[in-house]
Amino acid sequence: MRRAVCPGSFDPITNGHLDIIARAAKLYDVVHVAVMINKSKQGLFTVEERIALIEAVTADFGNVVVEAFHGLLVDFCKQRDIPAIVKGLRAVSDFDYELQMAQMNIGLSGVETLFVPTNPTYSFLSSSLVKEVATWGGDVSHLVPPQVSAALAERLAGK
Ligand code: COD
Repeated sequence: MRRAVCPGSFDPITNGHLDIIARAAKLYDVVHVAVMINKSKQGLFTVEERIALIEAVTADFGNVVVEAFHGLLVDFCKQRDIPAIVKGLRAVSDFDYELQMAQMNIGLSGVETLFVPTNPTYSFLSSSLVKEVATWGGDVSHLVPPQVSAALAERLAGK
């Protein structure tokens, strides 16, 4: 069974994340989507809400498992026998930090990181930008799946 992990905060999942997960799901038998629990940072959505949204938008793939994690990503990988981390690269600005993490992770545990170039349609896209635009009433329906668009509208109503 070939396994990979797509890690992130996913607060909330965007079409950019979904594109990377969909492409990983074509290459691997099972893709684990690992949602980081960050106790020091309050998200717009709880980890449980993020997981429910990711499960809803990846249900059709048939080989995606969504889980929360805290601590080191390489420990998550070791516990599940996952040899590869799949990450999307948006721009040169992503590269420096991603390279550091990839080198640290392989040094810690031998887990490889594979970079997938972002779909150019989504190269500017991040959860933070989506939240900012949605907070001020901008249309994000082309940037996130419909379930996420609805959840954003509900969460931000009256704010
Ligand atoms: N196009 C393509 N890919 C995208 C896009 C886009 N538009 N947007 C996001 N992505 C991909 C990127 O690969 C990104 O890394 C990933 O999705 C997740 O993005 P976010 O913003 O949801 O999540 P981050 O950046 O907050 O997540 C950081 C991690 C949780 C992956 C990282 O902090 C981590 O691995 N933490 C665990 C602790 C650990 O092991 N630390 C040591 C690391 S050496």
